[in-house]
Amino acid sequence: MSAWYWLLRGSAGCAVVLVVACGPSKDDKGNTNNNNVIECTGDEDGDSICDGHERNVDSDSDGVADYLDLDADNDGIPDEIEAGDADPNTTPVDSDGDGHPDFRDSDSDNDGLADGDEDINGNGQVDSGETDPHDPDSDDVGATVEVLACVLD
Ligand SMILES: [Ca+2]
Ligand SMILES: [Ca+2]
Ligand SMILES: [Ca+2]
Ligand SMILES: [Ca+2]
Repeated sequence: MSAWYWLLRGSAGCAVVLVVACGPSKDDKGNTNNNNVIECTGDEDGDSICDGHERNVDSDSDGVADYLDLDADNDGIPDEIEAGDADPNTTPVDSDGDGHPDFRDSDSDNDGLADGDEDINGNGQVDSGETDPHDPDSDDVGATVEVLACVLD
């Protein structure tokens, strides 16, 4: 924390000291060294996504910043599951490659079905009656073609 001091002279000749405290400036990635590179220096909410990736933004507008929010996109699937792995230093998974990592993407596989409607109980498993929120081909038609291709090969 730095501070600027100004010495002002009023019209009656008295001096006034104005002190303005200034916090460290941050770059677009939320770092104070202004190198604009995502750095994993901590995981405040312990969801296995580092603060540098979550940043001080509030994706779901619930009043809790993503770096403190255990479900940043409020789709019912915890960030810890949508992260893709348990290592906070790795880049969070972006299943559909749209530039929005799954933990802040309400339709992670971009198949038109919301994550919360695919993984209804939000446990990261494809249970009975659910579809895979990371599989854009939830009807399995493409998967059958893939299997046939393997047999023919
Ligand atoms: Ca985190
Ligand atoms: Ca939030
Ligand atoms: Ca979520
Ligand atoms: Ca989907």
